[in-house]
Amino acid sequence: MEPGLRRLIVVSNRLPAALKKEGDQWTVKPGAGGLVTALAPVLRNRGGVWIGWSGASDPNLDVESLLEGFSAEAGYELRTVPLTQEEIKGYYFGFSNEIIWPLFHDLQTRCRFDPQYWQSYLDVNFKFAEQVARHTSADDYIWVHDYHLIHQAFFLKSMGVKRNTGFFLHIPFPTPDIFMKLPWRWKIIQAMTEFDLVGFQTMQDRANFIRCVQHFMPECEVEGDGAVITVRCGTREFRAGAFPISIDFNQFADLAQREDVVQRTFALREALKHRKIILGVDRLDYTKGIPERILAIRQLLKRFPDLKGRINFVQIAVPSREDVEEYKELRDEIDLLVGRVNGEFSFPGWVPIHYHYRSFPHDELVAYYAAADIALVTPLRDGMNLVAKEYCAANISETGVLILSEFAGAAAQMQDHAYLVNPYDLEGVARAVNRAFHWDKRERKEMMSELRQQVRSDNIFWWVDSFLQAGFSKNLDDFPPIDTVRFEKV
Ligand code: GDG
Repeated sequence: MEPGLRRLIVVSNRLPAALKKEGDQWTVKPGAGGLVTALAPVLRNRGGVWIGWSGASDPNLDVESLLEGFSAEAGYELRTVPLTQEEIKGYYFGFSNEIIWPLFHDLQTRCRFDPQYWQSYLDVNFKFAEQVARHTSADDYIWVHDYHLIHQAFFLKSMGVKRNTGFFLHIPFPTPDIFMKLPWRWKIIQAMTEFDLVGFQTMQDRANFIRCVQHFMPECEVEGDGAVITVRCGTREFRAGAFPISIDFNQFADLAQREDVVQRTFALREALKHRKIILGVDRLDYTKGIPERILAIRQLLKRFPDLKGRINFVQIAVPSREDVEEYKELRDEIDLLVGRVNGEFSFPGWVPIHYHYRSFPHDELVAYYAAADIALVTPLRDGMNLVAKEYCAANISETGVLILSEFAGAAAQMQDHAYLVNPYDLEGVARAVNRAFHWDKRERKEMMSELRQQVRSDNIFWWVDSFLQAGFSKNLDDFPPIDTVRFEKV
C-alpha cells in the first residue's frame, strides 16, 4: 500500500467472486463486471477489503478458506457475511427485490409490503455492519453499494463505531409521491442521511432524494448547486452527489477490434444476410421494457411494411432471478409475444425477431454490439443502463444509432446525441426506428462519435475517482455540475 493512502473498504450484497458447486467440488468464479474492474486496482493500491455475501448458504461450508486463494491472487482481502436461506429470502428476495426494487423503479403495484421482510432487512444489515466494524479501523474509508445495505452507517453509529462512510445507489431514487408509499419511508430516509456522502446516478435522482429529506426534516438546508452539495440538518451535515456510473471504454473498444471478434462480427452480419440489425440486450427484468419493445417492433412492421425482410430485431435476454414467480411469468409473456410477432410477419427466408434467452460470453456480446446498426435500449426506468454505453464503446465503425429511453439515467448524459424515446409510446418508438433506419451515414457518424467521446472520457475510472474525491475532499468548488438536468435541479 502507498504510504498516506487510506484503506478502501467496499461493502456490497455480493462479493466480486461467487462460489459455485460443480459436482462435489466448490469453485470460486471471479466477477467480471465494470465495477470489479474499476475497484480492483484501487483496492490493491490502497490495500483494501471487499465485504459481502459469497452466494453460498450452506452453514457447514468454510467459505473463508475457499476465498483465501482468490484474495491472494486479487491482491486485496475478501470477507464474507454468512447468510442463511431464511435471511436471503427475507432480506434479498423480499425487502430488496420485492419492495425497494419495484418501488424505486416507479412500479409500486408490483411491491409486496410484507412486514417480515422489513425485520429481516434490518437483521441482515446489522450482521453486515458487525463485519464492517470487525474488519476495519477508524482510518478506513467505507464505500457501501446499493439498496440492499442502506442501514450500514446507521448501525455502525448505533454500535458506537466511528467511520467515514459513503453510499452509492445504483438504481433510481423515486419522486416523493412514490417514495411515500413505502411503509418504512421515514426510517429509510433517516438511514440514508447517516452516511457522510450519498451518491446517485443523476441530478434528478438526487433532487428527488433531497425533496424527500426536506419533507421529513424541514430543518435541513442545502448548500451549493454543483455535482456535490452539502446538506445541513441542525448540528449534523452530510453530502449528496450525482456520479453517473460508466464502463471501461477501452476494454470494449479494444475487444471490438480484436481479430477473432471482428470475424465474429462479420459472420453475424453474414448470417443475417446484411439486413439492418436492431439489438436489445438486457437482464430479463420487468423494468427493462422487453414486452413493450417487442410490441414496438410489431408496430414498426405494421406502420412501415417496406421494412419487412430488411431488418432483424435481435433480443438477448440474460436469465435473472429465475426462481421468482414474476420473472417466470415475464419470461412466458416474452416467449408468447415473440412467437406472435414472428407468426404474424415471417415469410420463407425471413423471421423478424431473433430471441436468445441465455448469457453470452463477453467477446460474443461485443461482436453483437459491433454488428448492430441500431441499439434499442428502452427500459421503463433504469438507474443508468450500461448497455447503452457498452454499445457505443464497441461501435468502432461509428455508424450505429442509439435509441434510448428517456427514463434511463444514461439519458441525462447522452440525450444530445442519442435518439430519445418514451418506451410506453409504441408508435413513437416505431417511428424512431424507422427514422434511424433511413438516417444517412454522415449524420450517424457525427452522433456516434460524440457519444463515444463522452463515454471515453467519463468512464468507470473517472467515476471511481469522482466518488472517492467527494468522499475525501473538503472543497465543494471541485465539483461543478456534470450532467444536464432535464426536469429539475436542487
Ligand atoms: C444496475 C442498474 C445500472 C447483459 N447481457 C450479457 C451481459 N450483460 C451485461 C451487460 C451490462 C450488464 O449486464 C447490465 O447492466 P445494466 O446497467 O444494463 O443493468 P443492471 O444489471 O440492472 O444494473 C443499472 C447498473 O446497476 C450499474 O450501476 O446501470 O441501471 O439497474 O454490463 O454487458 N454480459 C455478458 N453476457 C450477456 O449475455 N457477459
